[in-house]
Parts: sequence; structure tokens; C-alpha cells
Amino acid sequence: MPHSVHRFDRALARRPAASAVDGLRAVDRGAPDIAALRAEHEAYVGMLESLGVAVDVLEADEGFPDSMFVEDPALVFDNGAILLRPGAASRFGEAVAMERELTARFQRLIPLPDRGFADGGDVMVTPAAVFIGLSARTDAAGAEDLVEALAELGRKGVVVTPPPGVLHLKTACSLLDDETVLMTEAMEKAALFPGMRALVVPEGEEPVANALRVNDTVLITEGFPKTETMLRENGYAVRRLKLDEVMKLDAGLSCMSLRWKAPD
Ligand code: CIR
Repeated sequence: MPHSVHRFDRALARRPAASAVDGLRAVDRGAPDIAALRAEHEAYVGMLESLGVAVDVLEADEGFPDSMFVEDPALVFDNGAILLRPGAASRFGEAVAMERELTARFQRLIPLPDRGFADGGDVMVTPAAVFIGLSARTDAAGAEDLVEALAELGRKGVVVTPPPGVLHLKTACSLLDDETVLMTEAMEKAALFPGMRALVVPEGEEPVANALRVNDTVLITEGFPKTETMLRENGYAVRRLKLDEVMKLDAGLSCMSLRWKAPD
């Protein structure tokens, strides 16, 4: 039976810390305004809930400025979770708190061995394969170990090399449905996902490539009208979220939650 990859009824998120002003960013476009960042996060959680997802929102963790991006220290599936090893020094410790949360929610938790590094943002799950992008955060050893952990959960891991300049694999692509991936033109040229159809983001709208399919809806970042029209013309039900502050931290829709479907 094919794996379900965009049906979710549970999610985990974490409130933004005031220390998010010190969050990592490749280009400094100013620190996020914390009140506005919290409002964007609340709207995001509310949107997931409106789509049928019960969201557990963890308290802010001031010790880790980027800890609201819970996607990076773990990978979760309906039948178990994998504890990752975030590749940025300031984020490595996020996995410790995440271990406790996952143990409380999953019967099976597989930790990556003490070797390489891997961030959840570098992982795109499709029905046939789980693609793992090598990046400044995910190295070859971490990716190899992740392939092994995925096999234990019955999933096939495939390691790919995204074009240069991409923070995380999913910064430049995201799943729209079981056979379609929204991606930037550079990503399409790299032809990383055999068997998947590509919908290419119009030039100038690259940041919208980190979309998030949740049940029957595709969530996108507000402010990318050409992509929104393209998605609607291709039959997708689209909802928008304002993410101006989140984007200052090089993050997007997928980064702010871990999502899964509870076993029936
Ligand atoms: C970082 O650089 O780690 C954070 N400022 C942004 C993390 C984005 N996460 C993601 O793409 N999964």
C-alpha cells in the first residue's frame, strides 16, 4: 500500500522565543519583530487546526533562538520517529528537548548514530522515496545514517545533491501531491526526483517554493501571486499565510511543524 505523505491529523510546534532575534540567517535583513513573529506563528497553528490537525504547541525555548523551527531536529512518520542531528552548532542541542517530546508521542524513536549531521529541512517525503539533500547542514555521513534509519521504518531513502546556494532541500521545493513537486527553476534543472512531475515557480517568486501540503490544501506564503494563480489553475486548493518575520530567519511553512497521522 502506498504511504500517505500529506494526510495529517497531529502536529508538534514550538512558540517562538524572544531570542529569535539572534536566529541564524544567511543575509541579515534585520532581526524579526518578536510580537509580529508570534502573531505569524499563531496564525500558522490556527491554519493547521482549521485543516483538521491537532497541534501541540510547546513552550518557547529561550536557549535556542531557532527552536521554533521544529522540523529540523526530527523526522516523523505514522509508524515512528527519527531523532536527527542538526548541523548548525547553535541548533545541535535542540534534539535533546525533542527526544523527550517524541518519546511521549511515538512508540518507536530511532536516534541517528553519533557520527554525521542531518536537518529535517533537507528531507522531502514522497510516497516512493524519502529524498535527503546534502547541504551545509546535512553531510554524507548523516545522510547515510538517515537512509539506514528510514529503512527500519520501511521507507527508502535517496540522497541527492541540490544546486548550490540552497539552505535546505525544501527551501527550494516541496511536495504538492503524490506525484508533483513545486520547485525553483534551478531545482528543476538539477532533475533530482525521477518519476515526479515538476511545477516550476515563476521567476522572481523563488521563496514560495517552500509550500506545505496539508490534507486537501496547499499552504503558501503570502505575496507570490503568479505562483498562486499557477497552483489554482492546476487544480490545487490554496491558502496563504503572511510570513514576513519568519522569512527574515530563512524559514518557511514546513519548518514550523512536525506532522503525522496517528495510527487508526
Ligand atoms: C536556520 O538557519 O536554521 C533557521 N534560521 C531556519 C531554519 C529553517 N528550517 C527549515 O528550512 N526546515
